[in-house]
Amino acid sequence: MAGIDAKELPKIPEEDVEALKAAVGKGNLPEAAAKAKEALEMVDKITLNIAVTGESGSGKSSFVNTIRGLEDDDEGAAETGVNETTMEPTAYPHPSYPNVTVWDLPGIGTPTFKSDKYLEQVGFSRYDFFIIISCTRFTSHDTELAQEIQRQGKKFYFVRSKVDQDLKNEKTLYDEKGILKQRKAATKRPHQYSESAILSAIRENCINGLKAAEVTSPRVFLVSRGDLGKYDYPKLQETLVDELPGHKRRAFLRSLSNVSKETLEKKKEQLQTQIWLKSLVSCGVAAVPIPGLSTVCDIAILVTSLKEYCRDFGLTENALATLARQNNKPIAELKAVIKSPLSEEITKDLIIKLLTKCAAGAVKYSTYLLNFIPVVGSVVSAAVSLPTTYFMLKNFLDDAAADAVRVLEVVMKGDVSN
Ligand SMILES: Nc1nc2c(ncn2[C@@H]2O[C@H](COP(=O)(O)OP(=O)(O)O)[C@@H](O)[C@H]2O)c(=O)[nH]1
Ligand SMILES: [Mg+2]
Repeated sequence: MAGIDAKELPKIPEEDVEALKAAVGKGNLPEAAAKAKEALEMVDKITLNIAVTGESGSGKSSFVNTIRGLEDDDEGAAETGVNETTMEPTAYPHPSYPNVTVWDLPGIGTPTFKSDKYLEQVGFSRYDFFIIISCTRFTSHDTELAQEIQRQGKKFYFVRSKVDQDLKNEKTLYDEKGILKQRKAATKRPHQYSESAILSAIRENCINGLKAAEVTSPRVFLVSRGDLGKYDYPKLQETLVDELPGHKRRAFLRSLSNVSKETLEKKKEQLQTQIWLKSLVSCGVAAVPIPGLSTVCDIAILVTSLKEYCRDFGLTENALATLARQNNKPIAELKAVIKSPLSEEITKDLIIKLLTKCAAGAVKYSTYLLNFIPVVGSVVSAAVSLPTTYFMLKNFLDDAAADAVRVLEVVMKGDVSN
């Protein structure tokens, strides 16, 4: 690293170096690029199957749509508010990430229901984890099922749905100033209306019920179908991501709705770890010289990569239109805070422009790169092309993530109840 000014150059994170070295191995550049391509494609092949279960009417189908980022009346959404009559689970692949499938399970709690039989009937082995939903206290059906899932060695999470309704109901007991109307109810309720106190009471109530049914260390997440950025939905997303094994985590993380800054940050971190691999692929077999630059790379791959970043961060015309509609805002208000190009604006010409901006810095970087990945030197052009594409991808990813945070801020600001 001698002669390199550390201030000018971002350090390559340790795990990226490892990933890059592993991809390169002792092979030559085309081989290394092929390996990197394989490693990246692995992520798309990983499947994740999420089971959503609970009693009939608890909000299962609505929650299935939630995870898939759909409104109930969108095309392909699970039908809600209908009575379930079959014992057949229904598969709903995520519309943008079809390797993630959410399964709408039949309602538990029918007279013939037996938790062990139920799991067998719905194909227990298929699922990575279970979401057990209830819109009231969890019943013995829910807890028996949880215990059976635990016995069979899988994870489950309790979701308490429709908390918006609870809050609304409680509110009727208070006057416009938020003061409790009836003294009679005062024993259990605070004098002053408090959303957080109501939510805590619901959570505590659920947890105590589960403990009484001998569920060990139960966790309950409060959600409302219409307010994913609020209550415990962001925390649920985080928990699920954290508790999945590494390769599944990657697949799941990409599919998450962008409802919190934490989720956005995690997505960004995750995507960052793949930038070196992507750069390597772009410098591989299909690389061609870019006129006017010393860069030799596969522009089509870069177009795809940037479009993927946009998709992951909701920076497409479609995603923004949906978000605007859901939040009752003009789309222009969301677009006003976006500084980088949307998916639809990503063309080969744009990539060349972006590469040109990164080329000067990258030349300095090539010496450093050659020190630890000598194989890159086997194709002289790659020593410059690799860092050029790396910086281009990295800058774009950083900008897209920052845009997504700003869009989220606009959406959250508009929610007066926040
Ligand atoms: N207010 C409110 N209603 C909900 C929520 N989740 C579901 N519902 C409604 O509850 C009813 C039953 O939901 P559904 O998803 O069909 O339940 P399932 O029978 O368990 O699949 C439907 O009318 C939903 O619109 C929520 O978070 N808040
Ligand atoms: Mg249903």
